[in-house]
Amino acid sequence: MAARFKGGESLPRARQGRRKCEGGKQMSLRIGLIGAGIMGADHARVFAEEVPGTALQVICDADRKRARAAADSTGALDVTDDPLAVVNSSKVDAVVIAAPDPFHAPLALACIAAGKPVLCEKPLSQDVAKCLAVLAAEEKCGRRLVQVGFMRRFDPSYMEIRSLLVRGDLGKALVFHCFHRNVSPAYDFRAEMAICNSAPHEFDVARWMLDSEIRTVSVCRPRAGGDTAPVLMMLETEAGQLVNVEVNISASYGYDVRGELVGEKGTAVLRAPVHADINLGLKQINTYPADWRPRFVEAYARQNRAWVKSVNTGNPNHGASAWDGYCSTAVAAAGVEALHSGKPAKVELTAKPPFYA
Ligand code: ISE
Repeated sequence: MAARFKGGESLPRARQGRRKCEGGKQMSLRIGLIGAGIMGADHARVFAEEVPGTALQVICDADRKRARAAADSTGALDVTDDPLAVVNSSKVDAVVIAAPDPFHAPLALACIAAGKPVLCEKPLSQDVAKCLAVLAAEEKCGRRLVQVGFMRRFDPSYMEIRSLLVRGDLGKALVFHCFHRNVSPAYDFRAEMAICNSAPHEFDVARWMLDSEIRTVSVCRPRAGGDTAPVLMMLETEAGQLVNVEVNISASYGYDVRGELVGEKGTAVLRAPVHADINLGLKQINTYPADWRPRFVEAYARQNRAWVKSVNTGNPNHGASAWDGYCSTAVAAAGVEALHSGKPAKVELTAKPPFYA
């Protein structure tokens, strides 16, 4: 059982900075993965294929058959249907949470209580109060243990555009156009889910790209579209920039995420990782993926490698903290308010604790 920290006390050597070595060689980081659905199974694949220096110690899912299938295809050592057994296992050094959204915050709290670094799939929670509870627990523990899986920060194209901004090549950022299109709803997706589950990617990547908090959200939808009609949002940042976001969960033609950053001196357009143009039957063809995993395959690999490196060294990467997870959920809450009121909603944020400076 990992030591329990009352906050503030120093963590045992093994939990601070560089992890223990054996005979001068860094020991593999033993990963406990919770959730073997679409994202969990893909994280298992990413760790098995793309992240050296890690061992999939155990895969957990309420459906043991699903956990076993993911373990068999990735060489994970064990399976269970008990998430807390994963968190508290002495054979698990770090945890990946890829369970359904409502379990993200409770399991992140359990990881903090166990002193275990955790990569938590987005959103941290769809509930602002539950995000604040994670912030309070992490601050009390005295160590930044939580990274939230906003992997677009590690996508080469988003990174390229942000470096253009940081270098000043585009001048001041003015507008960020974002389009986020899924082929069809994964499950009971309504407008609220598009805002609280899908759009947090745009909320987070816009905050990161523009280096400014989001101050207000306006929402509208085409009356022609019915229940799964696209959700259009206009975000205004504290720095006075505008971010327009289209989230369309029933685009039908393909999984398609687009973006264009408009600066004073020029623009930069997001490019999907297309590796070949197909010429066939008097046509040139580009294909769209069926979902986000192929589109962000490089982003997930880079994110997970960066997370493992941070766990091993104690040095943070540019991934999203629990504070970032809270901020994107606060924006989503304002988005749902604006959806229902038909008026712009202000994003209410608590003061940023120095712990997250
Ligand atoms: C899903 O949870 C993701 O994170 C995908 O990146 C996003 O495109 C999809 O809409 C979400 O449901």
